[in-house]
Amino acid sequence: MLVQVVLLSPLLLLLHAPALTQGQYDQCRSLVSTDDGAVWEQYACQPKAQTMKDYMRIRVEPPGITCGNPPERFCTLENPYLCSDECDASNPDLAHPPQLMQDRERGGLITYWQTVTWSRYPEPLLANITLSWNKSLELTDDIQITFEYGRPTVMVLEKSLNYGRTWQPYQYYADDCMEAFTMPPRRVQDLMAANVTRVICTELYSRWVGSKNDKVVRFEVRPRFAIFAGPRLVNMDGLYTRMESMKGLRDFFTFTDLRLRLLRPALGGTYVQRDNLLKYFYAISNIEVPARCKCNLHAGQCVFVDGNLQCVCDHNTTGQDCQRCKKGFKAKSWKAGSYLPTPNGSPNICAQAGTSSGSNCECYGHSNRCSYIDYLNIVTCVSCKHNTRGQNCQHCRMGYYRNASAELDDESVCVECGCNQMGSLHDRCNGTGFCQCKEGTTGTKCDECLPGYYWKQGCYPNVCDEELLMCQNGGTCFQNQRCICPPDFKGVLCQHSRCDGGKKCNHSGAAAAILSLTLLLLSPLTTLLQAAAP
Ligand SMILES: *[C@@H]1O[C@H](CO)[C@@H](O)[C@H](O)[C@H]1NC(C)=O
Ligand SMILES: *[C@@H]1O[C@H](CO)[C@@H](O)[C@H](O)[C@H]1NC(C)=O
Ligand SMILES: *[C@@H]1O[C@H](CO)[C@@H](O)[C@H](O)[C@H]1NC(C)=O
Ligand SMILES: *[C@@H]1O[C@H](CO)[C@@H](O)[C@H](O)[C@H]1NC(C)=O
Ligand SMILES: *[C@@H]1O[C@H](CO)[C@@H](O)[C@H](O)[C@H]1NC(C)=O
Ligand SMILES: *[C@@H]1O[C@H](CO)[C@@H](O)[C@H](O)[C@H]1NC(C)=O
Ligand SMILES: *[C@@H]1O[C@H](CO)[C@@H](O)[C@H](O)[C@H]1NC(C)=O
Ligand SMILES: [Ca+2]
Repeated sequence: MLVQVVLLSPLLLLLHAPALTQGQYDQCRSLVSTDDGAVWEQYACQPKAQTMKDYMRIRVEPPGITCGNPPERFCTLENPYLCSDECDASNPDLAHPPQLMQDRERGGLITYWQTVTWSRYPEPLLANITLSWNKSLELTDDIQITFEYGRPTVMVLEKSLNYGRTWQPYQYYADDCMEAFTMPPRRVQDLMAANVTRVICTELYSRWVGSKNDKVVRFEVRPRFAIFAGPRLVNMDGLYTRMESMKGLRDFFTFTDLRLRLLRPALGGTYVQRDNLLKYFYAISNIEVPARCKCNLHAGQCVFVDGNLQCVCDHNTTGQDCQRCKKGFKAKSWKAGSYLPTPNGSPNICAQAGTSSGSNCECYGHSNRCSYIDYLNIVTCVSCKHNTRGQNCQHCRMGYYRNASAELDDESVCVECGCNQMGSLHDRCNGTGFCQCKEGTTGTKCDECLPGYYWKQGCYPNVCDEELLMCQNGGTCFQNQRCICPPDFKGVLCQHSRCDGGKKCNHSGAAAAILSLTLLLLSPLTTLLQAAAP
């Protein structure tokens, strides 16, 4: 098909503008005219970078860490003996609640969250700030945290990729990395392509520099990008190419939550002055998180709906991160869009079921490949995933059964039978998940026994029980498996007397059995009774 690019050309000009916040990959498709008329041409696309502080939910810990309840006086490191400032949660002018870390300051008035002072020294002054978005985001520029009244001497930035279920360190900050974390101090400038995703400890933002100037603590994204895109980020293609090829690079800049663990406040000197603890506390006026929604290169926009960020998915994808194909578009399994080949990338769109590559081979999203089998003259799906099999991946593999309430293109449409190895004839099950059981065995997975059977690595018929197979002559039934006979009797049900066959017998009859049990219990009497026996 000959494509005559009409609307594309101005777009291409745009794409070459070196900008972090917009430009490349900002459009999912455009109408181009061809010999067959206007058609949509699809491209890999991603939303613009935004200042994500507007959408973050902030939680501070422990409870009571925010100052002002009860009201408290504090001083500053610059004016340590003028402790006239006050924090009072009940007075809006003197309160310092967490939302002042994300507000838009107006008229030059700096607003900040502030903690209680370190009056409980030497107990450490610890605070956690958790920032959550309920959305996967990708950093596009440096995270900047602005501390009023001095930057902490020790802190850790952590991130979560799974909505706060698990956390990992992102960067360590200390005035002495070796002492605080037994890590050698590093600078991002020392990182190279091979170790760009290394978690480092930096001393750059924790030293007291004596004044109000250096207030900002950074998590450096730009210098890391610059390793691939050049110092002024002119060669973003270089970065995007690496994002595709270098394992873990994209994930390194991806997160759903961030956490600041503040471990020791600014000291304004080498030592903590015990006689003036009111000058030690944390105060943060702003947290800047420049990022874009992660939409797997399937959305050009990300919108804030019902309190949550949401990709506006294109390419027939859906989900919060466009991480699935839409219903009816699962002819191939889902794939993220790709930055390559630059500048437009590959959209990897989800294809309508039944129309993929003209061969009419539906694989219900369980396979990406079809193959023509010459001697059968059929097209068949290759390497069906998700425990499926068949020409269209429409059946379940041996040992799995079809979940009737799931769609055929559901990833978990095939459920494992889980037949008990001891109790079942084989590991296959029928359409509702019932395994085929050996004699005496029952249950969906053949892991229970029918009445009259006992379980011992499979079901076996009872040897004895309380109704039909009773142990005789005073024998007792042990777990349906055997009779425990009194000394004078033997046999499966203790039905045979040991006196048979000419041996001399100590006792006889049923009474003897009871007697012999008694004898066992009353051993001192044994000799006496034996003497009395005929
Ligand atoms: C901060 O979070 C960490 C887990 O990341 C936890 O172990 C610690 O107890 C928390 N600290 C406070 C003060 O809540
Ligand atoms: C998180 O986002 C998902 C998808 O948008 C939504 O269903 C869920 O309710 C959100 N959770 C919260 C706590 O807002
Ligand atoms: C990264 O690699 C470079 C070159 O191999 C090395 O000089 C530097 O120390 C490494 N940085 C870290 C933090 O390991
Ligand atoms: C879905 O894909 C079809 C082609 O497979 C395309 O014509 C249609 O515009 C797509 N829809 C969306 C919403 O992207
Ligand atoms: C079958 O699929 C339905 C719908 O997806 C799901 O709710 C149910 O848990 C599945 N059953 C099994 C046994 O996996
Ligand atoms: C599977 O076996 C169970 C138990 O024998 C039976 O009740 C059920 O109807 C069978 N299901 C199918 C689809 O054959
Ligand atoms: C008779 O009793 C004696 C002593 O208790 C024992 O050693 C012997 O085995 C018993 N004989 C039989 C046949 O049970
Ligand atoms: Ca503020």
